[in-house]
Amino acid sequence: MKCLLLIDLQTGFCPGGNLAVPGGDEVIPIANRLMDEGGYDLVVASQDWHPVGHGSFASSHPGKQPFEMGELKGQPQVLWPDHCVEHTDDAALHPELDLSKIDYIQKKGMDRLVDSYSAFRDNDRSAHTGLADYLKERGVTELDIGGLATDYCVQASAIDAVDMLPGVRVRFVEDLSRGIDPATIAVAEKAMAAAGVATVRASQILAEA
Ligand code: VGL
Ligand code: ZN
Repeated sequence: MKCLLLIDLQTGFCPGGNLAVPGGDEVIPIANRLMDEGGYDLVVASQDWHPVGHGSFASSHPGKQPFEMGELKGQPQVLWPDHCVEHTDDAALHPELDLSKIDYIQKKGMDRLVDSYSAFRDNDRSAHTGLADYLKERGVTELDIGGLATDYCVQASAIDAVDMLPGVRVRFVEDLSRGIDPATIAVAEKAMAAAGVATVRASQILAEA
């Protein structure tokens, strides 16, 4: 049972969005191609979905600027520009993404007091989104993950997938992903490999399908 997990392919993370990832929009056609021809049985998309005044926003921390470090629940936290506020265009899945091929959408980041990079659980690992149970119930054995941003939500989701879905083969789809900063992208790629996440390219997936 093969599943494709598309991380945060939202307007807000593409050029013109509030937390634009360089080249973020370039992955949309790759996502559409993989949904169509990648041989998947199931496609899931995650959606960053924050309330106004979310604790990860620099604007919620007096005197702080976006991209500075701050604290949330006593833990170090990168403070972001306001982004992906629920029900706004910035939070919408990218308009060119073929929604008809998506079986399930997992929203995350709704708790004002904790951030949730991973599609599986909050950064403090307390609350689970339910996605791990959803994938287990459907008997997923192979999970390919890509999207935005490599160094934050893709990395966290891939590492949590290995941890929370024992026995499932987890792969990071390199060219389906873009990151915020080259330095943290390199660290993320090493951390995913160390956790047991394989790296694959879309062309290889299409050739296998
Ligand atoms: C993300 C920062 C803040 C992501 C979400 O999707 O990678 N990054 N919220
Ligand atoms: Zn966010």
